[in-house]
Amino acid sequence: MSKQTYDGNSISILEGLEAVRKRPGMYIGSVSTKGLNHLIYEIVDNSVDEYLAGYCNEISVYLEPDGVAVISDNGRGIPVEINDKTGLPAVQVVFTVLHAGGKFENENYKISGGLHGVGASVVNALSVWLEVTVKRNGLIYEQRYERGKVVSELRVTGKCKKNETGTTVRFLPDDEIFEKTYFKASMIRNRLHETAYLNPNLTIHFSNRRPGEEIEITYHEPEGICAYVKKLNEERQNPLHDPVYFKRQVGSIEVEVAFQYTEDFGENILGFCNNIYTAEGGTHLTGFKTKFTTIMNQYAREIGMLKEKDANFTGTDVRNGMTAIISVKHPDPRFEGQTKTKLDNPDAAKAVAEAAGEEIVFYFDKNLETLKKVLSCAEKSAKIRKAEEKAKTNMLTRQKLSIDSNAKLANCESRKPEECEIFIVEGDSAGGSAKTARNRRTQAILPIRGKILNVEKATMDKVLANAEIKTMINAFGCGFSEGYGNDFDISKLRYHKIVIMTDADVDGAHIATLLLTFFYRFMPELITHGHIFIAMPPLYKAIPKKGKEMYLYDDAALAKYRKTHKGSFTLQRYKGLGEMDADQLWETTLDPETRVLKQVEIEDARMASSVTSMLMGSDVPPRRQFIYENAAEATLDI
Ligand code: 0RA
Repeated sequence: MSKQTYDGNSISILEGLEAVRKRPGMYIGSVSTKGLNHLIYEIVDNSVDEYLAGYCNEISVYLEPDGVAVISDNGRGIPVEINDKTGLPAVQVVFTVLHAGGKFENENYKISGGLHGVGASVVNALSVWLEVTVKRNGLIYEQRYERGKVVSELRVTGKCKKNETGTTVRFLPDDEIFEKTYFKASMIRNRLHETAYLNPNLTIHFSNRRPGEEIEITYHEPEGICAYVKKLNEERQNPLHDPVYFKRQVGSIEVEVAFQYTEDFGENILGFCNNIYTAEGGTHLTGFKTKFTTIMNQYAREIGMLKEKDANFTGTDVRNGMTAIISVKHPDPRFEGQTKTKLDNPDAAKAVAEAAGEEIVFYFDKNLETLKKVLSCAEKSAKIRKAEEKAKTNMLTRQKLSIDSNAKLANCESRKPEECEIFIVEGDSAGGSAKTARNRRTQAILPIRGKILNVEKATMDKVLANAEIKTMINAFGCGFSEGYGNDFDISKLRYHKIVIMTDADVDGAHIATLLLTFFYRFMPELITHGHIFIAMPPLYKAIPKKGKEMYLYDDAALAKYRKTHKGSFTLQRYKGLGEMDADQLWETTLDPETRVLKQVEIEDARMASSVTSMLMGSDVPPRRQFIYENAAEATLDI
């Protein structure tokens, strides 16, 4: 054992990492697959910092067959020299001392840490073992830790060329901490690709070496966020111009923006701070939007599109058709909001507004054709808006009249939103059984027929005219947010659980997706505040000769049952919700004691847009696969 263990410093070090093991959720968000993947992002982010400092251009991430993750870079190598304060090699400090908020070394403007930028020591604390290899000074150094504790002093294990430098971290996540220790490759790949878009001179190699999943892939996006915008627009109709791009330093804040209009209706604007996707937006986006609205209205008047008597275009008008990435680098980011993904620094709004104000004018003054195309998108939006403002007033009065005479909704008795649940059920027959089976006091049933409108493609008037959508807006009670009026008010939500209940087949998958798209586009807070769930009815029921009957929710559960259950049993297969009688429906999908619900969560922009784009196409994967790809971890909702 190392002699440092006995001094006061080391004792507090151990206590620090113990705290991480006791309450891992505090440091990495959760112990689900999302938290597990986060371990990799933490280590990758350190390497990206080395890239941002100008010393690294390649990062590799490997998933090994034995569950180990390997992350290596060609940076300067984490310093191995003795750190004055602790008397320990700096690399050991990096892996064994908990750095508050990950702001270690802030003095030399280290851009690090966003949502959980907690650093390498947290990864170390949550691993069965971790090994770090540093190439530096022509030597190869190695150290190993187990569950955060030093098991061998840092030692030189070999030689390398003087100019060969870098850091490699290998670790095995701890199955005592995580629910599952199987990294989710698709999520990691999305994140790495996004990192490549945001860091154009960086090359990221990914290699999945796990049996059955083998793949090697390199992410390198020299066109950066311009390429990202183009990629996002591949799913949209006809881009109207080449992306507009600028990058500018304003004080200590770097602002980088790319946008491109298409003929599609609506907007898609993604914000990032220090490479972290800000799902809830924030000051960088408001700074951009405010400035952009002002500029475009000035132009519209200059070219005579808006006359003196005309009202200004709204922000929504001028962003109609826009796909944009707003990326800022901030030395001291603050995040707020439900999921701590909303940038809160007022100076970010100022910096983006200042940069956008000058750069956008500079661009449009020289590109009048593009300016005109963009303004005609605004004009189109304004026209529809005016027509729809009328239609909406009419609709809302009609809806107010029909609110209680809506035959399809079987409402619950309680008026306490915290305990109320609404089940959106595919098909009248399942809807009928659900109405019989439910707990009438707290559970409302809304049967929907066929497919609701594809809101991604439809215009607002069609969306609002759709019967199922009207009924939902009505039932939830909190309005809707995109487009005209920003009426959404989550405090008025009547049901704190909104449960999508569709069949486990292709049609069911499609309907679930359309519903999610609708929520994502028009009521995104329902998702970010955790109100949307997907019911997971079982696929099978095993009825053994002796012992208890058991519902099995997927084929993996069936395989496990076959392995562990001794003796014969009959297997009942459920095809659809409509085939279950009321009792079965209660037991399997409605009863809070026994049902399985998945909470829907928008992992990041890519996930969200793949929910909508992948499933909108003709190639609709089975619902279960979709749920596993896009919903959060399964939670027994008890
Ligand atoms: C601080 C100083 C120096 C390198 C690093 C940090 C560093 C950290 C990580 C984490 C992953 N990969 C990394 N690569 C480098 C270098 C100081 C010097 O050489 O003078």
